[in-house]
Amino acid sequence: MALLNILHFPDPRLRTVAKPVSEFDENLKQLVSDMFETMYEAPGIGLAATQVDRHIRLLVMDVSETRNQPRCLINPVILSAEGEEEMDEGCLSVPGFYEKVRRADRIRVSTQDVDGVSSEFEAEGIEAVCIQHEMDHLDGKLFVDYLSNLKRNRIRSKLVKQQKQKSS
Ligand code: K1U
Ligand code: ZN
Repeated sequence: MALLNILHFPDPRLRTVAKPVSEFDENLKQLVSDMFETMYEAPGIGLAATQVDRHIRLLVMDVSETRNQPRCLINPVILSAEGEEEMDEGCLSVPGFYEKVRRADRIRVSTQDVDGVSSEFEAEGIEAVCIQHEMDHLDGKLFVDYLSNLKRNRIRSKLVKQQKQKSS
C-alpha cells in the first residue's frame, strides 16, 4: 500500500483526457488499493486516477458516513441523467475551496470492476454528484471550470501563491 501524490490546480496534467482501461491485471489492483488509501487519508469522498497522475478511466469513491462502502468504477459511462441539483463541491486538487455546482440529480451508470466484469446501476444525490465530479476529472475537467472566470482566476492565484510559499 502507498499514499499517492495528489496534483493541485492549475497543474496542466489535470487537463489530460484519460484512456480506457484495457488490462485488468495486478498493477491495476495495486493502483486501486493505493487510490483508496490516498482518498481515505486525504480525506475525500472520491478520487480519480487523473488526480494522482495516472491517465486511465478509473475512479474510487465512498460517500457513506461510516466510510466503509468503497466503490471502484472502471471505464464508467453515464447512460442517462435526470433532474438538477446544486451542491457545494470541494476537490482534493483544489484544496480549501468549496463552491456550488449544478449537476444532474439522478444518473444511470455502466461500469466495470477490477476484474473487468460489467454492470449497471443508478445513483442519486451526493453519490450521483460525486460520480459526475470524478468523471469530469477523467475528461480533464475541474469543478472550477463551472465558475466565473473571475472566481476561477482568484482561486488559481491563491493556490499558485500557496504553492510558491511551500516550495521557498
Ligand atoms: O475529486 C475529489 O477531489 C474529491 C472530492 C469529491 C467531491 C466532493 C464534493 C462534491 C463532489 C465531489 C472530495 O472528496 S473533497 C472533500 C470532501 O468533500 C469530504 C471529505 C471528507 C468527508 C466529507 C467530504
Ligand atoms: Zn475533484
